[in-house]
Amino acid sequence: MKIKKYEAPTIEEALAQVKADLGRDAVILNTKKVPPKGLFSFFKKERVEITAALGINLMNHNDKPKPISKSQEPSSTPFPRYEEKIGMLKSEIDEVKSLVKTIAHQLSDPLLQNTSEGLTEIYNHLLSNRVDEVIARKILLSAKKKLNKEELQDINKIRGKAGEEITNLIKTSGPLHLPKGKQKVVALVGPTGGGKTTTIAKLAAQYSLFKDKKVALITADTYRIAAVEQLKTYAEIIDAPVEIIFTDEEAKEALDKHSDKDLIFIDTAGRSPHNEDQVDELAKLMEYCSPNEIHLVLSMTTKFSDLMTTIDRFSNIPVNKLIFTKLDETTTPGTMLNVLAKTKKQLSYITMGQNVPEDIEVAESEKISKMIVGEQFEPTEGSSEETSRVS
Ligand SMILES: Nc1nc2c(ncn2[C@@H]2O[C@H](COP(=O)(O)OP(=O)(O)O)[C@@H](O)[C@H]2O)c(=O)[nH]1
Ligand SMILES: [Mg+2]
Repeated sequence: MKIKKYEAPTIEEALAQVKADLGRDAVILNTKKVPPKGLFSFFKKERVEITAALGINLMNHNDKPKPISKSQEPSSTPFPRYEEKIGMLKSEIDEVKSLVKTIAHQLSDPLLQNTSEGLTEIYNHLLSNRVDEVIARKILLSAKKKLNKEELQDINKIRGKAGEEITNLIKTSGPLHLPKGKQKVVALVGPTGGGKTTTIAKLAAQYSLFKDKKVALITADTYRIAAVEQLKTYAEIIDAPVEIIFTDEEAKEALDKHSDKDLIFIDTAGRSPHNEDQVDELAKLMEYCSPNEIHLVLSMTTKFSDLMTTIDRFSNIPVNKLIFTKLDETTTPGTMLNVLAKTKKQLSYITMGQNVPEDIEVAESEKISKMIVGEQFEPTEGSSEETSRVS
């Protein structure tokens, strides 16, 4: 029996040595990597050591260790540990490859280059509030450009600057403008349950009770008895007339009847954005009444993708402004920014509860920005903290 060790830079070379020395009947007892030794070992490569034997039967059963044969070289049964190691090495290489890819991507990404922890934190905060990734990057890249190195280490400075960027992206229209002696007809459209009727009740109450305007209500939502009753109840409280209309002609008549009013609100039936006929019918009614303003009412509890479908479906109605409702119930305020950025429409009002008439405010960019960027946002330049209720 002969046992010997063979060392070489690669397993193939070590095996070649075994074969040359012990022949094809040699049995591999062990293979291992040998770390470089001696001076300058840091620069040397690992070597492979094979321990091989000739004339040995290690098994106590019938399975004799198989001699080295051509078909088994270098990776079949006598070398299971070698195969295993190769597999491990392969997956390690794959990991390193993907790491290198990520690092390369980060190095070429202007947002992440020399980035500060604060910048990353605000970025993640925006994403968790469902701000669209592209919009979030745009905001932070712009904020980054305007901050110096020192400021980039201060999370509040970053938050403040990002808040300003968001404020600039949010376009608002201010409240309903009622020029003296001129009537204004305002229609609210949108999907069912979005808050149209409640919002009309809030606005009608605010304008009639606190701004002393003569208000009338028209409802085209005759599909549900409850909807008519709902508006009638609100109208009784503020002592405003309600007209229920079934046809486009009746709408015209109702408008004529109340030509003496300062403000007329048209409440419409909740249209399913998935039903094109319903939306077309609504478009016809709007054309017929030609209101001065059409506000699309969108609940902020709705997913962004569903809101975009709605906006798309309502695109043949000449919507001037948006109203966002149910801000009290949303956990994703970033949706507001996404919708405004995509539609490029102005936001008129926001509502934040079911109470009539108080849970409504004229939309303010800064306030919405603050909801999106986080509580501690303190704008750096001339801004007011005042909330502007409708009254
Ligand atoms: N939490 C919350 N609920 C609201 C808000 N606005 C409306 N709602 C509720 O949403 C539901 C549907 O409102 P409604 O005005 O009937 O919607 P419409 O079908 O669009 O006319 C009602 O229960 C309202 O009380 C809001 O700002 N916050
Ligand atoms: Mg309604």
